[in-house]
Amino acid sequence: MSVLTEISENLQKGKAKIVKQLVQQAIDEGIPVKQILDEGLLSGMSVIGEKFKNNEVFVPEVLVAACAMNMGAALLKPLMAQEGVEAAGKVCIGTVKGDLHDIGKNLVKMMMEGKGLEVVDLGTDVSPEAYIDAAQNQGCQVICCSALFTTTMGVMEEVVKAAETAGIRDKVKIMVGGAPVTQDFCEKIGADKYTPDAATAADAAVELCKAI
Ligand code: B1M
Repeated sequence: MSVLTEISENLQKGKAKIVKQLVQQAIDEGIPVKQILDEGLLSGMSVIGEKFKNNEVFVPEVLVAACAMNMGAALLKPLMAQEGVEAAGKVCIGTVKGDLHDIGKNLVKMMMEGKGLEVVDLGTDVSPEAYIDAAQNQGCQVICCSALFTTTMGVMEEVVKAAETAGIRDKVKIMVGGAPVTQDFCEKIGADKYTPDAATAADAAVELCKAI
């Protein structure tokens, strides 16, 4: 079995220490960073993402796999700049104002990082102004809003309006998600993309970054 396949398989099992050792081994063998990332770490994370989407694995498995991915990716990060591996794009993510639920938001963030995106995590209880500030001052191409309350979903519409008021609506895409959010709601408030889960959110964010 190649070291890259071993990285992918151990990541899926959440074996963080082994993944770290294998990534170091791959670096020492002279395998290009992009190949280690794509065919080792991201390949494993994609399998987990698909399984999560199909209810074959659940939140704990995703969290341990993400932890393994982060440990492996930490070794690659300094080498990426040297080898000129570009991030797939830059996004910001947060749970909207009035809402402190962050488990789903964190999963979405991890999946997005797993796809090679640079993610600015704004945390929870995020005001519309804070999302706009991240887009304007940190160069985020996509604003990602998560909400778990039927009562806080409305803040997403305020984010869309704040982007219009700031004059950046044509320069930034707005993604929405979270248990009570629907496609109809997304269209009603004029956001760009709704996705039901973390894996599809990551795929959609990569596509939106390419498009903008
Ligand atoms: Co709260 N809570 N909670 N809670 N909580 C809910 C949401 C609730 C539905 C429970 C219930 O009553 N049945 C209810 C909301 C009712 C409503 O609005 N209709 C509720 C309530 C009422 C409350 C409190 C008010 C309770 C109280 O204090 N009286 C309080 C409020 C706190 C606040 O925010 N101000 C509260 C507190 C808490 C805890 C702190 C105990 C804890 C949160 C811990 C944390 O997040 N750090 C908690 C939890 C855990 C839940 C439930 C049980 C689970 C939520 C969760 O993490 N799910 C929840 C009931 C339920 O949903 N069954 C409930 C797992 C997570 C992976 O799913 O976040 O949906 P989810 O994310 C998914 C997708 O939605 C999607 O991807 C994720 C993975 O696939 N997704 C996106 C999420 N964001 C996305 C963004 C995208 C795309 C996809 O693009 C940008």
